[in-house]
Amino acid sequence: MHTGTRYILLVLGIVVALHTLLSFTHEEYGRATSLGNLAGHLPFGSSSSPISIYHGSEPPESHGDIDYVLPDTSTIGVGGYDIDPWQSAAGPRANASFVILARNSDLDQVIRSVREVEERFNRRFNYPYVFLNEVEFTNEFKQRIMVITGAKVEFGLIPKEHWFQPDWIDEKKASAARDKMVKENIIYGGSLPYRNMCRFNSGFFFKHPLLQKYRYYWRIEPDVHFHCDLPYDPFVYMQEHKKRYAFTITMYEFEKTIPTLWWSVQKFVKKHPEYLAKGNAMDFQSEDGGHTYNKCHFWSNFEIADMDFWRGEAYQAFFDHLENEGGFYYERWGDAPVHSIAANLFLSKDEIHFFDDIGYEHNPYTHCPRDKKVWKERRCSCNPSRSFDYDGYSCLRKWDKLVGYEHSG
Ligand SMILES: Nc1nc2c(ncn2[C@@H]2O[C@H](COP(=O)(O)OP(=O)(O)OP(=O)(O)O)[C@@H](O)[C@H]2O)c(=O)[nH]1
Ligand SMILES: *[C@@H]1O[C@H](CO)[C@@H](O)[C@H](O)[C@H]1NC(C)=O
Ligand SMILES: [Mg+2]
Repeated sequence: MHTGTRYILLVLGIVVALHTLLSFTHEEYGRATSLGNLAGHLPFGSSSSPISIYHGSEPPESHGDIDYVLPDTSTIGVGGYDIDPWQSAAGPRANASFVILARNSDLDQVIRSVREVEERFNRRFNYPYVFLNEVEFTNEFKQRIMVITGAKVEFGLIPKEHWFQPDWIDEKKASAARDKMVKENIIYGGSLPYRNMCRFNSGFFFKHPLLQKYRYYWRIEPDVHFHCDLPYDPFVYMQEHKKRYAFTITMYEFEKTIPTLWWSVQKFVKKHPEYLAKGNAMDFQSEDGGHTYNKCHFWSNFEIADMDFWRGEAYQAFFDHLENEGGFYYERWGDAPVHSIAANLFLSKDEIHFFDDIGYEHNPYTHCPRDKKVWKERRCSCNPSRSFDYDGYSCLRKWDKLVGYEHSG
């Protein structure tokens, strides 16, 4: 006999024996599981059963005062998730991908982020993912990512010259700067890999061969949260509304990581005034027309943007200029202020979008949609009263002022 069949017969035998034994020794058990009652548990089964159970579209019989609330059959859950009440995402598609830079050791946290992206958005839209790393991803990493999404996934190795500190950087000067920042307790102040990461995100990710075929990207980090359903396609939104950079959280940068950044920016703008966009967002980042930097920037761990902007002439010249200044290593320039300053100078403010309806969290800050109706309809899991939007450290008020949004309360 086949081992599988033998096993099934054995299990069946044990079940029958146990049932017989229990029917004899426990009267209650015998009554509840008699054949007639079992039939009552089957769909369309006998309704004479003393145990009533709700099977289908017919409401259960009224039992005196008890007011039965019928489940809405369009949203009965499977495995904790709603059966999709929306139509399938059959509209126009954008030329877009998710981009995730990660270490092999980030795997568990990356999985948590991707699960939420899938649950809230991508299980319907099926946009591809590109994972990037300066070392090869392990087979475990690849397998465990591919098992949690049905979308196309690609894993890329970052070219050395896009990642490591260039030879012309004066390492003595750079290490002295790192030591000084450690003494000053600046977060990641002593870290060289962190600097490589910031420089890569500023000037190189969009040059990776795997990303050449895409225009828009959505950046995802390990261990972030997406708090609301996203029933429409944000890439198509960007395209149709001519948006090129989008954010959810904005805040002040830590001065000590960028002491000479603004000075470098000013030098560039003087040399290349032709790159300044009409109707730009300079007033969001400067209170005095560009004389000083107020340190407001978009938090780049969330970004939906147009890589052709980074690939374009203005940003390329800007990045080359900053690279030559050496501040990615002699200071600790972040990709967030670098991207933000460029967007605010070389784009018109209408090309920058605040995705108020995307509930997003990267420790320790959360953006929760301002509109209670959106919060409810999109089943947001964030606490609106803990949204970072109007925290003292947030720059959203300045953004509101720039675009003429009236915030109530
Ligand atoms: N491959 C690779 N990815 C890195 C490295 N350092 C950081 N990253 C990735 O770069 C992104 C930003 O790094 P984080 O450590 O999240 O930096 P952060 O968001 O400023 O700070 P926290 O999230 O608060 O730690 C994440 O996607 C990381 O996985 C690295 O050395 N190698
Ligand atoms: C997608 O965008 C990239 C970058 O702009 C471009 O090179 C590529 O041809 C585009 N693909 C399609 C199908 O439009
Ligand atoms: Mg992070």
